[in-house]
Amino acid sequence: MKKDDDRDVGQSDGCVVLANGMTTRVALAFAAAWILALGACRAERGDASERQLSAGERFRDCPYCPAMVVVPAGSYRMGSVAWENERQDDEGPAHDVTFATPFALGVYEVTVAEFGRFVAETGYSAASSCRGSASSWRNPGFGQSGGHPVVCASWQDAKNYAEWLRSRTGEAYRLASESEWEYAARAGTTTPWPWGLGEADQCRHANGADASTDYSWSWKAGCNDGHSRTAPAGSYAANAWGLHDMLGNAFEWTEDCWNDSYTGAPSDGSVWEDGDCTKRVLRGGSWIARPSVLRSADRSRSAAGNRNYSVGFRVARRLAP
Ligand SMILES: [Ca+2]
Ligand SMILES: [Ca+2]
Repeated sequence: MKKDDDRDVGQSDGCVVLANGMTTRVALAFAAAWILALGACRAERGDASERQLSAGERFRDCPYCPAMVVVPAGSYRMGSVAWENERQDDEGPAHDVTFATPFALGVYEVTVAEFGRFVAETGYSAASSCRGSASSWRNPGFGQSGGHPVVCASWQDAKNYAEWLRSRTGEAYRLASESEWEYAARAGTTTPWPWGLGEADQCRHANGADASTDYSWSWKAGCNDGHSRTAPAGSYAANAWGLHDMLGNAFEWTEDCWNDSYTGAPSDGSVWEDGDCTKRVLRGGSWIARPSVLRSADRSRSAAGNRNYSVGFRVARRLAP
């Protein structure tokens, strides 16, 4: 683990990676060396250092790993109250969730460059179709640089990326539970939007539909954020816990199965594994979303195999106790 203030991208951290296409004997030799090297890396990083991390501190587990931030232990009220404007029935009943220990969450949505590294190393195919067309994460139908959030990634693509990070670092990368996601998005706020004032302030805090959006619909914020599609990760202000783009830019897959209400939902921050598991929960709205969909409590869902040009993800991981 490296504190994220040494941004030495490109410098090897000694965690070697197996190349594709090598012979079995060579692969086995490399695998043995890799396991030894990984052990050394983990020992060098030292899980003890995780106990010294404070809430809000950033780190990276490897040069090409996403920047992570420590989310504090604590409690919050998940969901929305009955009088919240434009709330949906699936946002209730509001209920308390408690996180006994801190966890880490990606500072940004996973970027095109980060996802591209995974694809290049593994040969993973994530390009069959997006919204039923020939577009893909490489070309979702609008311009994206390496620093933009990857979109056209399915829930399974996101899971496979997290699993690859886990294999490369030995750390417990995964997707966030839905309750972790809302806790981190609210960052201690109880207002409909983390920035409090809603539509009038949206353009400083989140990339949603706004005056720059060239779709003809009328459900836009009145301000102009200059991004009619995705924006490079981190273009908008961070929330109080140092997280960027939780609301807006790309929708984010969470681990949870879909349920139409919170009746029976876990109260300890764990993944809700019951319900309609052919669909997974999406949170945060996107560049195409109207202000009401950018509320902290708003919920969406999609079939786990779907790819859409408004949908990406970020990763979470457990911290050593
Ligand atoms: Ca926008
Ligand atoms: Ca987002």
